[in-house]
Amino acid sequence: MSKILLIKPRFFDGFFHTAITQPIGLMYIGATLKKAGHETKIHDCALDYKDLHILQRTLMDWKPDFIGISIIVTEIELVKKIMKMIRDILPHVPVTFGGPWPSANPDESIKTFGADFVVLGEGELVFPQLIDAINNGLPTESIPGTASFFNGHIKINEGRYLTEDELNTLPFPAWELLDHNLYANTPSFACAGNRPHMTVITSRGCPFKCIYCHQTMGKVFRKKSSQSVLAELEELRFRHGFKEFEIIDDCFNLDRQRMHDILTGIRDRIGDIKLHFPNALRSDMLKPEDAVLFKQAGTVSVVFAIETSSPRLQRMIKKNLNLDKAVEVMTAAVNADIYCLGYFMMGFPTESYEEASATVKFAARSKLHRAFFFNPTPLAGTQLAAMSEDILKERNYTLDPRSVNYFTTALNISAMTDHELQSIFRNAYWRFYLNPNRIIRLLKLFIRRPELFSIFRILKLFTFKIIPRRRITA
Ligand code: B12
Ligand code: SF4
Repeated sequence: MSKILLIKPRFFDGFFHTAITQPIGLMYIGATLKKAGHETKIHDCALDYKDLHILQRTLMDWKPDFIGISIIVTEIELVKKIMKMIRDILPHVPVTFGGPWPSANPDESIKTFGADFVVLGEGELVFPQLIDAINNGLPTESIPGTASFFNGHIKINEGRYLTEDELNTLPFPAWELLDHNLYANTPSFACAGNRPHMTVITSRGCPFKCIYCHQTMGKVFRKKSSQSVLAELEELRFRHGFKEFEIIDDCFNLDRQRMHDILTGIRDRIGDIKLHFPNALRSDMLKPEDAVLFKQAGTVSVVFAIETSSPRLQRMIKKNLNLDKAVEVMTAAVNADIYCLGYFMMGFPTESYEEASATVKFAARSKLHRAFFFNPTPLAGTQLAAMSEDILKERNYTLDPRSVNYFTTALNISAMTDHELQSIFRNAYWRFYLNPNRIIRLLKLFIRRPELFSIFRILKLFTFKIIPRRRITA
């Protein structure tokens, strides 16, 4: 048996921060490590990112035999600090990087950041296998889904994705490895809701090909059966007392029959729970009548990712959303009394001011309660990055991971001038919220369902969105 410390290296600087969700990936890995007989701890740096004192104590007192770090692009700066601390305190403990960023950048993880191993893609089965091999002195360089330094170069073995059978037979996430009360005070992914809540993922992979997306879970959609999802929700509801859930699948509604079975199962077998879908439902694959079933299953809020109202850009970004259907479904969801947020993106390569304005107009005219407008970021490894290469060079842009967040317009890769791009973002929220129909609807909703409007969310909207905090960096 080994002692394994799993680290989530993110920062949290108060209520105005973006969401802090429970690290469900690490809870899944914790479960398979536990099943393999290891003792595991999860440390979420959101709790002590300023001086990492809790992490430092854990490293010194608990002395793990292995360390795993889960990383997305914005977290990489903090990883440097964490790696220094680990190497100072436990210089010989093998450190494995996993998650979207290392999966897309295995070379850099090892060369620049000093990881001993990288696990590419899903880690539930690979990480225990890697630890087993190290503990037994077996070769590690050919384990599928890993990268490591071998014979003077970095050897990268293809990511290893779980089959649907494997997904269905995974143990439930090791919920007990986190103190969920701590997440009661952090902003959540969903745009509404009460705490404490639990994050749930019911499928992996997404078959769509949006050019700005990091498809770390692969292109093959794999789903947990409706029975398995319902069993997990029952366990969380009746054994652990959770009543509120954020379902973070990339495309929960890809399989309509399964979606229907899960929602009716919740309605008939579990009842009395609240659901949020903050990571977007594919709106043109829903039917207006589905809204009622979502509502009956306890759905409080949903996100619809529309991105752009331009059919030309829909094709270019390979989202290919049927906008008429999307409008129909969003309207039905609002009419079913579900709190609806829309995601929009403006500033794609070749996008004109007129096209971006049309997207703002589309959002403002919709029945959505809320909207977020984002500027696309050409993250390494995406098709968008390849497409923007020339513009990035020409404009001498370098992507600072710290500038990649929801609230800044860090780069301009569009056909708009910087001034046009900034002004379109500055005006988008005013145009959206100063629509008299929306104001009246939101006021009525506020009186009827005040629980949807957290004071922090309203303050956040004003500080970050209505009063824009935008910059173009070159
Ligand atoms: C929840 C979520 C968030 C949350 C929480 C983010 C956080 N800091 O933890 C919020 C809403 C805040 C968020 C924000 C952003 N996000 Co986000 N988000 C997600 C989402 C929807 C789910 C993540 C998740 O829990 N997945 C489920 C679990 C099971 O998967 P997992 O965590 O990846 O873990 C598995 C593997 O990666 C691997 N693994 C992971 N860690 C480790 C560690 C070890 C040691 C091992 C062995 C294996 C391993 O094994 C796990 C089990 O299979 C993903 C999309 C997705 N489908 O994953 C995007 C995603 C992670 N987000 C992404 C991005 C770009 C962002 C933003 C930068 C967007 C923006 N422009 O603002 C911001 C950053 C904000 C910030 N300040 O950090 C990208 C990351 C790309 C990259 N290269 O890093 C993703 C992949 C979306 C995408 N498809 O492009 N996000
Ligand atoms: S639908 Fe979402 S997860 Fe799928 S490719 Fe597009 S952005 Fe990525």
